[in-house]
Amino acid sequence: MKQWLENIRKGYGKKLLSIHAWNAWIVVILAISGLMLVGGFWREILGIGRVWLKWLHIIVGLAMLAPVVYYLLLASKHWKQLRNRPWQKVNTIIVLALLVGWLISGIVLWQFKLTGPRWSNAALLIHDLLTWVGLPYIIYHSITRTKWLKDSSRRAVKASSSLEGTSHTADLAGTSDENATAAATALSSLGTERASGEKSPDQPEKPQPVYTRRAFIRSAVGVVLVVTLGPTFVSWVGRNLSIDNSIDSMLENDPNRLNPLPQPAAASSPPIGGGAEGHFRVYTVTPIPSFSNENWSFRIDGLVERAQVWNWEQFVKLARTVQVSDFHCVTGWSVYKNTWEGISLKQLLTQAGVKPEAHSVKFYSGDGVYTDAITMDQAQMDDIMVAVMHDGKPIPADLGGPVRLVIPQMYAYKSVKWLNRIELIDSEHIGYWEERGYDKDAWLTGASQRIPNIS
Ligand code: HEM
Ligand SMILES: Nc1nc2c(c(=O)[nH]1)N[C@H]1C(S)=C(S)[C@@H](COP(=O)(O)O)O[C@H]1N2
Ligand SMILES: [Mo]
Repeated sequence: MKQWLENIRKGYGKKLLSIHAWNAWIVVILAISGLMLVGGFWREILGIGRVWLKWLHIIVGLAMLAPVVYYLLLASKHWKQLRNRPWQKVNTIIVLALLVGWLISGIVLWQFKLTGPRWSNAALLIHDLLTWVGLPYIIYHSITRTKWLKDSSRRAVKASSSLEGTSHTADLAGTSDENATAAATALSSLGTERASGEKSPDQPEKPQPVYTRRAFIRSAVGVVLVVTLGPTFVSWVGRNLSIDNSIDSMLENDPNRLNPLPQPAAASSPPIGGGAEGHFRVYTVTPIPSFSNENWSFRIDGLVERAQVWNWEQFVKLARTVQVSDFHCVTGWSVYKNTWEGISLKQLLTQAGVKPEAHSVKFYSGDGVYTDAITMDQAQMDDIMVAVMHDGKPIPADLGGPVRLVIPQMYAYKSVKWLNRIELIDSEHIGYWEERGYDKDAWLTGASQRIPNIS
């Protein structure tokens, strides 16, 4: 064991630097793929690519375990090297905490089915917080430490010296203890904040203007980061503290024009659930469609005795019920205690008269692209709803209005937005996201009944 550790620690300066480089690339890939995973924008463009991107993110994420563990094996030695550099110690701890935090929350997000929505919610909050705070921190450090900054400042001082510019690489190739120390110095100057005046013993005094220029670039980098990432961060904080009223503002700008507006039942207004807790992320794989009385209709057809088409005026007159339920997305967010008002699916099916050959209920979105399906048996659940209102108000177009499906016991990719057609079919149907790799079994961990998918 001791021998093994010693072997690992041999040539430690060089190893530290290579861990640093590997880890930097891993973080770059994770940051880019992670930021593409948040964006609703990329959902529309990527399609199946989003599922691959998620796998890339998870695999590279898990690979990050290697440099972290490797570093920890070398840490005690590095720590001694940092004896007199408190800021570098602080920086090392911050970066390690970020990496470990991303790893743990990422693994919980990856295993959302095992952990269930409560854990996913917490993990997503942490994962996002680390991203919004940690990423700017890391970007700031890497930009203000890039080689071109160092090289150009060196050039300004000592253009003729050929030795000087290569000192880093030369040191790092060495394996002797002396070289390791030099490498550690180089490493720490790579990864940490350090007064510009402080330098390795082999570097000559630098003239004043160079410092000013470097300080300027650093502040500029800081300002650019604040300006570009600041607004997103602020709105993220706002959402999580629920100090935004985004559904109200969605309704104010709602492109749907459907008259008359549905009138809420007593149980919806005020909502018996007390008002939804949490924040919907607007997900769509198409541009958001909008409807008016002229182009909206709702139909039920296929293997039914009485196929039917409603226009809006007829549809708002159908008897509605009210339910309170939670809404969970596989990417980790939930909205609790939604008071939905709408038409029970079971009721609609009974009215239409299901033919015995019917095997599945297929749902179509008015976006023309998104579909999903459940089996006839699953469709007997009482809480599946063709929803028309949320918390006593019409559903805004962003959230699938005028009419969306709600299947509370399954993950929300089953809850088709802009629902306008229900077809009964004699076989199974693979939905939009299932076709692109999502699990055909969408049951929530805590679902009260888990009626199997295929008979
Ligand atoms: C530099 C480190 C990392 C960064 C910057 C990062 C960033 C992100 C971001 C921005 C998201 C989107 C979250 C959202 O929708 O709000 C995300 C999602 C996710 N990350 Fe990471 N991440 C990192 C490391 C990891 C690691 C180590 C894992 C571990 C396996 C991981 C696993 C996941 C998973 C499973 C998701 C959910 C994907 C989905 O269902 O959409 N991440 N990450
Ligand atoms: N038509 C349509 N319905 C959809 C989706 C979609 O992209 N298009 N996304 C699904 C997914 S993955 C989720 S989590 C929920 C999101 O609902 P929201 O956008 O109202 O928050 O809608 C589901 N229904
Ligand atoms: Mo979702």
